[in-house]
Amino acid sequence: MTYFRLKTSQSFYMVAVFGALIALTASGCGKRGGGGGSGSSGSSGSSGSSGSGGSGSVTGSGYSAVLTGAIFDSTNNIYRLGSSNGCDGSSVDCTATAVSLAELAIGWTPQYSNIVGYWKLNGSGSIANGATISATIGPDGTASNSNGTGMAYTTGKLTDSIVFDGTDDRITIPKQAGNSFGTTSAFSMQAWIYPTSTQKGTILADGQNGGSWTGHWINWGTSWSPNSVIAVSITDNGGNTFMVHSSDTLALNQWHHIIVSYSGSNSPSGVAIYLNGKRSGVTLATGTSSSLPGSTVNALDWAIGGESNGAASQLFLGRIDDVALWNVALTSTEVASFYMGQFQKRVGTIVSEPSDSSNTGTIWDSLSWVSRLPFGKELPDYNGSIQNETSTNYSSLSTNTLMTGIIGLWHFDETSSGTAPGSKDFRDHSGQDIHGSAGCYCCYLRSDRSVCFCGHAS
Ligand SMILES: [Ca+2]
Ligand SMILES: [Ca+2]
Repeated sequence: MTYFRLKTSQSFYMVAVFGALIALTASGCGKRGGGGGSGSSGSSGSSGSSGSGGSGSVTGSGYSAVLTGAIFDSTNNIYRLGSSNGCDGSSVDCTATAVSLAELAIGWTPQYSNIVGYWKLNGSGSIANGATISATIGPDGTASNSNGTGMAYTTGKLTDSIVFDGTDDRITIPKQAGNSFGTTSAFSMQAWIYPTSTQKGTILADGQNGGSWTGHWINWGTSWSPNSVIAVSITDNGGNTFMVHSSDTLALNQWHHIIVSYSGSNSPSGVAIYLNGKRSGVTLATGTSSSLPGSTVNALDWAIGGESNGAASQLFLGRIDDVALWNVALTSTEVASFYMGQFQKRVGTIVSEPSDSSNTGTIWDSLSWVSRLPFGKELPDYNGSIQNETSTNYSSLSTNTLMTGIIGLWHFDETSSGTAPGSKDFRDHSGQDIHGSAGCYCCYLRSDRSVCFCGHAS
């Protein structure tokens, strides 16, 4: 049911032009344009592909585009533009395969030279008490697994990760000059976490010692309201603490990208928590300070998965991967780069571009859906008078002038030639009776009620 429409309005004329572009570009055959008839701004030629998920416009600073057929793929947790398999239903190869995620590397990683610790946590097999956990940057860690069970390398977000049993597993990392921070020291950390329990547990810390506050502590927290948040605390050498936790929560049993950035402002406002590329709101924990009198902290060794010294507590239950520590505060733009560099990608011949639904970071925040007309249906035929669309058909339509000035409307619904009035090939439904004849060398009508052009002149 391809339609081409001519109106005296320049904007609607563009609809017909884009429909023709898509027809000729795709395969020479005019695919159904009902899914993409919108586009009065003429901003995107891709809107001509059909889709079953509706249509809309993406607008933002300096760009706009018309989307059609946006469908949520719950299996892969992505949005697709097009039909359910990510394509427009034409004969192209729609296969898309996952590609490896990117570990941090100098070629693409912002602030790579300011990384003071990077632990990829790659390996295989169980991890014995006292085993070395190799660092790519900074000091190696040492595994603590006194009961000899649980701690092991396993499937990761980036290659392998380490599973922590939440009982006694942690990795301790020596404190050095390069990774020692005071209350006014900027720093940032990254980790992918896969919590399997709401049990409160440390992601990375050089603080907390058997319950006594000290140093820096980044935690998978379930003791606040709401639960299942990321909590960050800094405690000075006088025992004064401020703690913030994210307003956004994280689900169990899936990977989450965490970046915590601290500006060194000696205040909770200097802490930024980014969850899956997006900065979360933060809440100052009840009973903690708004600033710290002391500039130094009684910092302990760093640790992943639990408090760093003393009796093992605040132990993480689940998997942790790709932990990095910077001596600078990462910006939101840099955080977006990390997330975009590491989130799942797919490659292949696809019409639509998949995007990770978890990517709700800054660069996607301006996405919005705007109802445009018409979509998903043929324009109404002349029936003794012009049959305008109304708000019954489209809620955003404020006037009934959609068809005003129409001088031609061809649906190309014919299934054989010579069936239009006057033994013509293509019926004009506008009421103007401008019925058309095939004038090309080999154009023909397809079984899906579209017309195929082979590109030869008649
Ligand atoms: Ca253990
Ligand atoms: Ca890894």
